[in-house]
Amino acid sequence: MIDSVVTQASSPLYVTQPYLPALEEFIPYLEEIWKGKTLTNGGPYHQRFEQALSEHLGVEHVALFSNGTLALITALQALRVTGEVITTPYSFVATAHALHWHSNKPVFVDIDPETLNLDPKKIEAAITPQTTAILPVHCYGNPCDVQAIQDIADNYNLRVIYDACHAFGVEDGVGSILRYGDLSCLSFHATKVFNTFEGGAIVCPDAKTKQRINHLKNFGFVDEVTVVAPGINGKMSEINAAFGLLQLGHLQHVARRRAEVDALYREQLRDVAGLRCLPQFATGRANHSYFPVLVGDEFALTRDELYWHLKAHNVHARRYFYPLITDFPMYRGLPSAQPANLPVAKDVSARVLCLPIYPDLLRTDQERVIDLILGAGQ
Ligand code: T4K
Repeated sequence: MIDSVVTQASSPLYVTQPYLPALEEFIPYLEEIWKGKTLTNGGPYHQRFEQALSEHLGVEHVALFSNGTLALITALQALRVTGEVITTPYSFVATAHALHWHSNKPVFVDIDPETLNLDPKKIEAAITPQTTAILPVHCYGNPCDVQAIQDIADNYNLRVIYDACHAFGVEDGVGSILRYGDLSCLSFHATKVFNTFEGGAIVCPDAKTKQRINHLKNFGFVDEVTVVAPGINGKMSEINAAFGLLQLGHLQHVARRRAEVDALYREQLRDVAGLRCLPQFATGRANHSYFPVLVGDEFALTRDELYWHLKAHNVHARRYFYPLITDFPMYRGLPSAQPANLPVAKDVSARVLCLPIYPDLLRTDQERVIDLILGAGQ
């Protein structure tokens, strides 16, 4: 009864909310598109955004996509990945679905209890003669142990494709985290740190690979009469590219606000018994894309009780990533999907809760979330 009264009194807070610049700022971009009548297929905004994005990220080559999932599938196709691919069960389901759509068999390996990324110490035991690649995820934007993964890949002659859908703008001490591996895939979905409504990209190391990716995302066409590969339609439209170009100009504000929200949660939740915030692992720049907390046994509520408690007060935190990918019917029969193979991922998946974090989150609203947690923890 009390809960429903509170629900009516307070506006809903979601785990995220897309950042949108003022609408007036987008109008000139739309006018330009209306004038030129090029709506897609590598038009002027596509070219400008691609160039500006690679400069912003500090990488050589970027190929834009209509979403992160098609970027992942195309990356697998670009590198002609066959057979088994080692990956993490602790991710959004698109990571494994990309393998499924490319007819690769996912082989799930457990995660590291600190970073929640693929545990390099457990990869070698999962390699078979059919293994051709590793598909790790920089989960929540926290960098994987890229060096250890590359060493294993070099030893066993494996490709590495990073699912970097959470890792826009993340840097180590030297530069972009996206420069590691053979390819890295980004998502610019509405829920991401950087959004183009829907969108994605592949970061690639050389012009030749980018050209192959460009062919693949446009049905394999090289010219009007030549098709060199069984490509797909993965192109980003002009409207999304124009919006991306506009969004790039707002990133400083977005990054600052996210860092502030992150810092307030850390400060206020630091001493709550049974609640663990993940440390920040980016040695250069973090992107504060998510704010996961792990609910331990000492906390007064279980993770699910806390989730429902917040929901009853109109705070819609999310259990990213629960269930594990390996709990879904299309994967759970695989030998590598058995819970005994994935004890850390199982445990974390049962404890994690991602709290609201986004640039327009008002301090009073964030304090509401914090008060609810502090109240529940007593
Ligand atoms: N790899 C990884 C590691 C990923 O996390 C993802 C996507 C991918 C690959 C695939 O990339 P894409 O093909 O999507 O580019 C969301 C997103 O749909 C998904 O993109 C994202 N990961 C995943 C982690 O989260 P849902 O089902 O949780 O989204 P939804 O619709 O429940 O949105 C969450 C909250 O965000 C809503 O409660 C309200 C708010 N919201 C959402 C949308 C869509 C808005 O305020 N406005 C909006 O337009 O999957």
